[in-house]
Order: sequence, then C-alpha cells, then structure tokens
Amino acid sequence: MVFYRSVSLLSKLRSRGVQQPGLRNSVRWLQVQTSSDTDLHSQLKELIPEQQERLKKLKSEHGKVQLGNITIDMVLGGMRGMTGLLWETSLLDPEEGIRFRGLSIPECQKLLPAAKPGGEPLPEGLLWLLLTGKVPTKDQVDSLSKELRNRATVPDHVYKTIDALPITAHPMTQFATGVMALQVQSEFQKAYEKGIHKSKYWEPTYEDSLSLIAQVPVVASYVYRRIYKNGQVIPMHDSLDYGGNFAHMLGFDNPAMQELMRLYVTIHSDHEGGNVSAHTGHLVASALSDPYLSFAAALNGLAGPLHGLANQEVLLWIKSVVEECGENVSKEHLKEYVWKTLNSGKVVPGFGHGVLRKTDPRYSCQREFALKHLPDDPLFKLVSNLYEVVPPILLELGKVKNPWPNVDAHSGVLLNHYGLTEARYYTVLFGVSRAIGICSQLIWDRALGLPLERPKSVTMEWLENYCKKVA
Ligand code: NMX
Ligand code: MLT
Repeated sequence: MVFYRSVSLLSKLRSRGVQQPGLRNSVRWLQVQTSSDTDLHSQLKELIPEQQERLKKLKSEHGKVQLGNITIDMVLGGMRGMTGLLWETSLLDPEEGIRFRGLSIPECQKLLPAAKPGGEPLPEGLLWLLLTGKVPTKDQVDSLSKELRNRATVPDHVYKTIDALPITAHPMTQFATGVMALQVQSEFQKAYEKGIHKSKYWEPTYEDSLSLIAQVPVVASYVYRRIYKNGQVIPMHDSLDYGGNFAHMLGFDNPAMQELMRLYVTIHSDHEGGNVSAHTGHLVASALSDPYLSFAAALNGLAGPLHGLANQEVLLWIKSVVEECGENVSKEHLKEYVWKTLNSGKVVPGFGHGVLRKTDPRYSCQREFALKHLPDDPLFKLVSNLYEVVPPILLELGKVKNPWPNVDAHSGVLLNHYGLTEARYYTVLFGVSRAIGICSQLIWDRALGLPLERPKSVTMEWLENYCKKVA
C-alpha cells in the first residue's frame, strides 16, 4: 500500500530549504517512502496492481477526451507539440525543464541520498525514484548499489565482439555493438520462447533492465580504455557506488570527478518520452523486443549530432574557437566565430531545443558545479561568455525557437577539466546514463501492458486532397 503524505513531506522539504514555487508542483505527485524494505523488486510488485487499475480507470472513464488538434505543420514538422506518448518517469515543462517523478533537479540534489553529506545525488537513488515514484532511504540506495555491482559481470564474448571492430570505429559504434552482444543473456527472450504469460512480462524485463544498467558502465569503460588507454582495463571497485565506480573504471579516482560523474549520470538519465533516444527505445520495445535490443536502438538515435552527439560537437567546436582565436578570446571575436559557423550552414551545438524554451536546468546545475569546483578554468569562462554571446545572435536569425543553452553546452568543459579530454567519447557517457531512464519506463511499459506503437502515416497527395475537401 502506498501512502501520500504531502504535508509531512512539505515540512521535510522546507526544512531542507527546497524552493517553494517548484515544490508546490512536486508535492502533488511525490510519494514518500514508507517502507524500509530494501528490495526494489518487491516494492515494484506492490505498486504495479494499483497503477494498472489507475490506467484502466483513465481509459474507461476518459478514453475519448481530446488532447488537442493535429495540424499539417505538426505532421510535417517532426510532430512538435503533438502529445502522443505515455511516459511515467519524467515530465518536461518548456519553461521550467525536467522533473523526475515530480522532482526538479535542485530538489533531487537536496532529497536523494549522496555519497557524502551535501554531495551530488547517487544515480541509484534516481533509478529507485524513477521506478517507484518514491525518494529512497540511504539503506535502500546502498542495497541497490550492491545489487548493481553483483550484476555487473560482462560475458567474455562481449569484449571479443567489440575487439572485432577497428579501434578507429566511433566510440558509440563500439558501445552499441557491446550492448547488442549483451543481448544474448536476455531473460525476457528466454521467457518469451518458453511461453511466459503476458501478465508476467515485467518480471524478466526487470531482470534484463537491472543487469543492463549494471553492465553498461563496464562496457563503456572497456571501450574508453580500449581506444584511448592501450586496452589497460581497470576492474570495478568492490564497494564504490555506481557513478563513483564508473569514473574509477574509466581511470579517474579524483573525488571531484567522481562527484561530477554522479551528477552527470543523474541529470542525463531521462528527459520525458519524446526525445529521439527514449522514443526509439520505447517504440522498439513496443514490439516486445527485449531491453537490450530496445536500448541498443536508442543508442543509435543518441549517436546523432542533433541529439546526444551534440556534447562531442560542443567541445570540438570550443576547441576550434580556441585554436583559431586563443583561450582568452574576446566577446567580439566570439560573435564573429558564431556568425562564421552559422554562415557555413552549421548549427551552433549546445544551443536550442525541441521542447525547452528557457535555459536547460541541466545546464544551470553544471554551471553551479563549475562555479564551485573550477571557477578559473579558461574553457569554463569561454562557455560563460558563449551564454551571453550566442542567444542574441540566434534570436537575430528570426527562426530559432529557443536560443538558450541545453545540457550539452556545458558537460564537455567539466569532463575536460578533470582529464577526460576525448570529445568523441562523450556521447557514450550520455548513453550510460540514459539506460536508467529508458529501462525504468520500459519496465512500466510491460507492467501496464502498453500496446504496439503504430501511428498512421500519410502521403503529400493524401494531405493535399484532405485540404481540398475541408476547404
Ligand atoms: N544553431 C543554428 N540554428 C539553429 C539552432 C542552433 N543551435 N537551433 C535551431 N536552429 C534552426 C534550426 O536548424 C531550424 O532551421 P531551418 O528552419 O533552416 O531548418 C530553425 O532554427 C528552427 O528550429 P527550432 O524549431 O528552433 O528547433 P528544432 O526543434 O527543429 O530543433 C535542435 C532542435 C536541438 C535540433 C536544434 O536547436 C539544434 O540543432 N541545436 C543544435 C544541436 C544541439 O545542441 N542538439 C542537442 C539537443 C539536446 N540533446 O542533448 O539532445
Ligand atoms: C534529451 O535529453 O533527450 C535532449 O534534451 C533532447 C530532447 O529532450 O528532445
């Protein structure tokens, strides 16, 4: 049984100094952890029947309620503004940014357990929150950390499969290939072949998802060490948390870098359902493809430069600015460089968004991190100057709907500061984090019995004829 305890939560949040405006929104949704049970699976098992009932009621009582009109602009314009997906784990407000199960990023930073007092949230805590809608206790997070470590052994054939690729293959290609190779261990596939009843689908999906989340940092760090560190692999630490361990396996034991990785993995995990990677994962999973197949597909979408690859593009672009204009480039020179980029028919990477209409809060929290840990870093100063220089120029173009920076505008300079300088690798880090969001929703897709995704498409001729008819 789940209890809603908004009032006591409110005072708990207040005593931790959470800002009021956002708080009012989140309290409506947030469920407080009332159980000390540290087993995530049994918590989910308890939650699923009531959420199934909730969906059934929504369908039977309100199934015919209209959510808006579909215009030809929407059909031709990448479905922008068209509501068409159920995604429980997070919701994006165009002005305010992402909320994970109702919690904003600053609220997650205050409420989710950290490795040390006042530190960045542990991604395992976010996973617990996304899956259950409840803020976990430190004991629950520690238990989940341990479970993930226990599931992290990657079969040998996965390394051999990656090794079959040329070392020059893009890190995302190597990573997605590794994830495909992990698929041979899918519990869902085995259970389906044995004829599992549909009401039980979520159970092997849960098994696959937790194993996948546990193993992606191991595969990702293998790819990094293979390409950039002569294949000298660093084994997992037997007591570190998920984010700390990922930094460790990559070769970074600086406590500040480990904190950065915890923040990085937390904030990149989920961005509601319509972004290319989440939507791809959800679509592929709707055919009852298992979590490995679905997530590998999602990674291939993330590897596109308008989506996840933008973090690579941003650092490469910043480095090209430095190469051409020097580290202490003036704002005037920066403006010229931005115009040069635009005039050569390219986008300014790290700016703009399909849904957001203000500065991405994921950008803002990375800026906070930089102000705290690396205020004098020259590339951080350059990024700060771009924040002033780029938006007015994009507005001047007259077509850009959001001139403000997104998550990718900032992540590279933080990683670069701590020595992770290989920009081509950056999207792999995004991918590791995104497994948490996509797999959490996938478990709920199965638990709620969501159907095959199959929207209707039409031709230009069909649209022209339709317009003549309605004119
Ligand atoms: N630089 C130059 N032009 C831009 C930019 C930008 N940063 N952002 C939008 N535009 C252009 C866009 O290309 C389009 O031009 P055209 O009509 O000639 O095709 C026009 O402005 C209208 O686009 P919007 O409706 O504002 O944006 P849309 O929803 O289509 O695309 C992005 C969103 C994110 C793809 C776009 O803003 C972009 O290309 N940004 C740079 C790449 C980037 O940072 N991507 C990462 C997004 C976050 N993530 O991690 O996935
Ligand atoms: C994401 O995190 O997926 C990006 O910001 C893109 C999006 O939300 O469309």
